[in-house]
Amino acid sequence: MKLLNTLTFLCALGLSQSALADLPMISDMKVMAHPPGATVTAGFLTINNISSEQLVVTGASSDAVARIEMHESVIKDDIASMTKHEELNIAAGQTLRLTHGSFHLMFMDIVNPLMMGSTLTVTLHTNQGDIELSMPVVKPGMGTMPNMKSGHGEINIGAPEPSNEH
Ligand SMILES: [Cu+2]
Repeated sequence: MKLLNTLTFLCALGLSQSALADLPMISDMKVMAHPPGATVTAGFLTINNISSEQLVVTGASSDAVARIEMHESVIKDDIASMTKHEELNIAAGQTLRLTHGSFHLMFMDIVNPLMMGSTLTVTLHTNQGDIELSMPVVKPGMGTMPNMKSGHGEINIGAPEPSNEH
């Protein structure tokens, strides 16, 4: 009987909490410091959907960066490229790791350099509400961005070559 009471209690608790929507737990946040002159860099974090409902991350924004996209690094036929996602879906109770060589936030059109050791305030937009993040800007470690040259280069993202054709 005691177990049953406990279960009943937990169920009741679960029901009452669903109205408040448990915001996802965010950890392992970091933004890669970028070389001088570069206007793009990547950011990583782990999103744990502790709610009982599907979490949909619909984007991110920051006052310090013109544009933040959600990318996924993919390697097909030995060629690294990035796919842009409009949404990241995380099932109830699941965790999505945004990490090197996989999903990441792409900070684009950086106006003021993101200084190593500083903190970038980013707002993560989700179907469960906005989440304010304080992401530390860190030095990219050796070999931590294997796809940087081919996947994150400005070649893909920067302005196209000047052309006379219109
Ligand atoms: Cu990217």
